[in-house]
Amino acid sequence: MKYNHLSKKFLWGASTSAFQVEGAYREDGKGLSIADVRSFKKSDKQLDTKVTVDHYHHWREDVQLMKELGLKSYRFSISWPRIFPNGDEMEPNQAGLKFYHQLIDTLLENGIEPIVTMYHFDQPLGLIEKYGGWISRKSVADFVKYGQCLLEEFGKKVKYWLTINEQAVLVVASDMIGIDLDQPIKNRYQAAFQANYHMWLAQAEVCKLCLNQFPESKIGPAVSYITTLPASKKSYDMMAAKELEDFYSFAQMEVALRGEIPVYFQNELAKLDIKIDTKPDDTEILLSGRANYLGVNWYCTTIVEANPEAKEDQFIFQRIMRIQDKELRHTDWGWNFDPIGLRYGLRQLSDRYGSIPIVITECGWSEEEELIDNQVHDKDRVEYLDRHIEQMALAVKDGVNVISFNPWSFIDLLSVGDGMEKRYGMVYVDRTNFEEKTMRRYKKDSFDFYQKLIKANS
Ligand code: BGP
Repeated sequence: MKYNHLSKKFLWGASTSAFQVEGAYREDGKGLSIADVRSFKKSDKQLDTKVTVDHYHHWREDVQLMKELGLKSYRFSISWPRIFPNGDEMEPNQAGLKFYHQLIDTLLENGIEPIVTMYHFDQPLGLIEKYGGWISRKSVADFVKYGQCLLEEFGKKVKYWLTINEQAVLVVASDMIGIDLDQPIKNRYQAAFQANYHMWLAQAEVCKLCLNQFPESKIGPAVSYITTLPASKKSYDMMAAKELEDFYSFAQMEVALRGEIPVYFQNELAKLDIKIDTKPDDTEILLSGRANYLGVNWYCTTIVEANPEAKEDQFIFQRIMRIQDKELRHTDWGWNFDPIGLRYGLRQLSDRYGSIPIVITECGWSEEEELIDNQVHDKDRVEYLDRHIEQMALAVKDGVNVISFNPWSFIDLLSVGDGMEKRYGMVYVDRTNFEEKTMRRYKKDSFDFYQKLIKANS
């Protein structure tokens, strides 16, 4: 056994999210989400959310494949607008709850631990139309109502909760929360960082609710962690890398785990003259609603250097420049292959947060792929998984408390940026961007690789 130092209870899993796999976008009372609308805008170029890989109708078959793969955990998200179609209803949509009860029960029956994201990029459109979505403080109460509903329904069955997926991405790609990208940067960021602040409050409130009712459960964010390396050993490049990583990734973790907004983060907002509306009790809300574990979405490293033209009073994104490492392999979309970066990143997390349990909630390799003779030989994905799992296991040996690894993705799905052309799955789905084809599922080589690895290590 290669990884015999990992706990026998280590959760070997895989990951997806609702709008990327479910389809059935208006079925059984589901409302529209901002992710739906955003995808419809790109419908002429790529797949949208209407059908995707139709997991909503294929879920039993998909869980059987998970079982065959040997998964110990499955990280997926609940579609917010399936539960509250418009976001502001007082009562949840029973059909939506029923779907997830069935899914969760079936996972548990098959020995698969559900790791459930409450909100993965799909806020109900109704809330955005009603009051601007996360820009408004009203969204906090609507998320808390939704979170409380999920806890009441599923709290006895689900031990691992993720509150918000990749909040930093939502701020930068702010059209994902309904904030128009085509406006002066200051206006856009004023709205996006106010929204970010509300998400922090909402997350804290839900963590508190969860741990009061289910003290044994784990709850925290799924943070986008891009380990950021300096282009040279010069102090200015090292500072540039540190500042970007702190601002983009660590600030999110600091607020979730320590309940405090870092001063460096506030300084950056001041550079854009952003003013955040707060209330006196907010400090206490953040402090009393801290996460007790961390979900980490990790794909690759990035390399930056200081922009020699930039001035200290400019915003962080203007003070750094990204560099492509020519020695590293990249996906066609520029995401590098840097497994040691994962070990390094995990070590940084334990330096900061000690033995906090960490779940790798995403980690994966994308390819344009074709089914030939009912097979997909995804050699690069196999190598990616092999090498990243090796480095993750070394990090555990170093003392980092990683308790679960969930590659992105279990099955081919709608890529946020690139539709169906960019595949991540260990299971191939016979469909393309514009043709539904048979929707049949096929095991790729990575499926066989991961199946053997799980079998040998659990
Ligand atoms: C993360 C998201 C996922 C997923 C992944 C890959 O940011 O949490 O939802 O999509 O990135 O990104 P993309 O689909 O754009 O390739």
